Amino acid sequence: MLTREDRGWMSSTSRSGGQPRPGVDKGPIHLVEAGLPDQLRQLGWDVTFDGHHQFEEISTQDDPPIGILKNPRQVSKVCEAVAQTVAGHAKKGQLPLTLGGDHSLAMGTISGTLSQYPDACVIWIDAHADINTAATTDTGNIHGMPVSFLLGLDESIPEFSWVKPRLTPQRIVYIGLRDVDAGEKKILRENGIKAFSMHEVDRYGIGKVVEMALDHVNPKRDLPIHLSFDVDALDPSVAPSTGTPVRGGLTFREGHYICEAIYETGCLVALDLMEVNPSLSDADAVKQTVAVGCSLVRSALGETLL
Ligand code: 4U7
Ligand code: MN
Ligand code: MN
Ligand code: MN
Repeated sequence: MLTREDRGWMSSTSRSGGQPRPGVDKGPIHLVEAGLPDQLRQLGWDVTFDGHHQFEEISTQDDPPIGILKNPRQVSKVCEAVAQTVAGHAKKGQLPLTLGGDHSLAMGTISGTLSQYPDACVIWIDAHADINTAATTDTGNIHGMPVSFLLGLDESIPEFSWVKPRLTPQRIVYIGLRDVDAGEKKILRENGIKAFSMHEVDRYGIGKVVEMALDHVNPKRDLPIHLSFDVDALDPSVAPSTGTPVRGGLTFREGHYICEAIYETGCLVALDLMEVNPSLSDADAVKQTVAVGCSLVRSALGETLL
């Protein structure tokens, strides 16, 4: 097992092309300015912050929709660069933390993780399943599609052919779902993908749900884990500043419990915190959401209550 000291790394990626609302690219700046790098250093991590990645904008004129998919070339290009960066850090034994930005970025982060840890499993915390294909998406927003690309369910778009289908349906599990499109439900069913919706969280409690989720993707607790956390998994009363809020979400403690329990496995190799959008609400709501984002990351990286 690697020690803490040689595993710290942090990348923050600003991009918003995977969804229509401006401002989600400013999420990382707020999280960093709130002091997240130093908070992680205090937990014993050697944090190298490699700055806010900025990407050359492809003008909308040069990036017309493919079908109804919006900004496809821009999203693809950014994710490909993120995949390489994450892979490079993982290769050095560092734990890449990627702050988003919209959740289409997970196409990049998880591709990067799987290139170095082919047997890694993915724990996806979200109100949404993000598993639409070009054929099923109603919105054309690519942040609702990354999982289908990672699984190789949609090979119809040449722009995304760099995404190797390295993820298998048994190696991903969801927690927190409550807004899943009809086409996505069909995909989940047909591929036998395990998901714990808010219904299961209510029924079993979060402790049992996390245990069942880990039993499914990581029964012996010996596989590397990539945790991809969309803040909209939390209830909007807890994390209001996000682009696609859905009521009835995880409480503050349920969100943190997930992070703590995954840290306790000792298997975490990569972490995403996505969809913080500081421009969608008043200053207090932004402050609250950013503070929650920072504390979720600290929990996933070893902060304990006692
Ligand atoms: B997020 C949606 F239609 N399913 O595809 C879609 F409801 O990364 C939402 O989880 C996607 O925030 C939400 O656009 C993507 C919609
Ligand atoms: Mn998401
Ligand atoms: Mn979501
Ligand atoms: Mn969202």
